[in-house]
Amino acid sequence: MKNNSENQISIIIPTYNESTNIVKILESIFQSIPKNIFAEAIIVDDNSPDGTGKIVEDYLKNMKKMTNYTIEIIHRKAKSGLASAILNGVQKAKSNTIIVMDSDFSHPPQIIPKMIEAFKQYQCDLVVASRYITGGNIQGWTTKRKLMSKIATIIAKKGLGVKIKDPMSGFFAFKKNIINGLNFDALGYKLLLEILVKTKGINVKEIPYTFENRKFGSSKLDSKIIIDYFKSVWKLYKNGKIKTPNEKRNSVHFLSKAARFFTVGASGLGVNYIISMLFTSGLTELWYLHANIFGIIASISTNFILNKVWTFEDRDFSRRKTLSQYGKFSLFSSVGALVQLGMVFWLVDSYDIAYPLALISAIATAAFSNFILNKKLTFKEKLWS
Ligand SMILES: Nc1nc2c(ncn2[C@@H]2O[C@H](COP(=O)(O)OP(=O)(O)O)[C@@H](O)[C@H]2O)c(=O)[nH]1
Ligand SMILES: [Mg+2]
Repeated sequence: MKNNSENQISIIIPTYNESTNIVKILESIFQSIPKNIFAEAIIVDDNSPDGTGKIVEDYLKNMKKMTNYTIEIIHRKAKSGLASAILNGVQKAKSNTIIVMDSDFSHPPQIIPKMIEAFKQYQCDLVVASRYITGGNIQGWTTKRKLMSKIATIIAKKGLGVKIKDPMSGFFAFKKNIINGLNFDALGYKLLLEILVKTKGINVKEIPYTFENRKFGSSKLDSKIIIDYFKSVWKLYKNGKIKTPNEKRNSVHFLSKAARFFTVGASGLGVNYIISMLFTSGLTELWYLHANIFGIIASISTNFILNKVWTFEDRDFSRRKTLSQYGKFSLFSSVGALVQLGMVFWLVDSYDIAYPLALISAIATAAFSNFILNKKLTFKEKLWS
């Protein structure tokens, strides 16, 4: 058989505790591969406690040699995530056409010939088996799981500007050369999303398929993977489609400064508490309201210094400038406190809103307006920077 690059594929199959599925899926894949195609299946197993790795080894020993189909297994020491397992498989792959699929029959092997066909027909670099285009579907998922997938998809599309309908698909195929030279974070599950964001000018084609929930074994999707998803979206957002590598988006600057400002604010509460307590107890035994005044002054001062140096990265400590900044900062803090008081009163008294909710809304409003005022007027920064 002619083994030119057109008719060679490498199928990457990550496994973790798939003892009930792995042999069946290998045989099903084998039956689905067109006879003119040479395929290598690469299983990437993370030392599955249920013995998936050993089952594959035994299967390989007894398997009769086939001319157009080989199987290999990579044993990794411990569970290290789906995306990184796929990348390990890709590193080992001998073909330029890579197909990535799960081992639990959620991704029907019958779609593989359609993927191979799509490469030829549409001259594309990436083929995504899609649940969310016409003809695609999901079977067997709970409403909650469907909703989670939809939300994750919307975040990817709106937040990262990804154009395709199913960027969260785990079933896809690509030409290996499109990821040459790219560095992957490979956090969690979603390698496809990272490929979509990090590659430039590639030709993508979606083809429909029906995702079927697994019949055997259990899903490895857990809260850590959901958190990893948010982390990876944030990383991709920060470093994704920007003009030069060192340039960050304004929104990233703005949000990270707001986060620092609020962190400093929270630390101020601690300072306020400690100083107020110190002055009423052992140290001076002041009247508690007087002690609280010291607490307030101390926390405004530490907040000011931390925000100047850390939040707004202003290292100019010339006396005039610092004093004038300190004056404005204290003024805004006091106004903020009044705004907060007024708002709590207004929400509780006029709208009958529960006190805790009113308090949280008032603190958030005061903190945010304080941030804006100080950014613009005290530290003289552009608002959106
Ligand atoms: N090697 C490896 N495979 C994994 C890991 N996590 C999940 N998988 C495999 O990735 C595929 C998808 O995982 P699954 O639990 O079915 O997730 P779900 O389909 O989103 O519920 C399955 O073939 C799993 O065995 C991992 O950490 N390492
Ligand atoms: Mg699954």
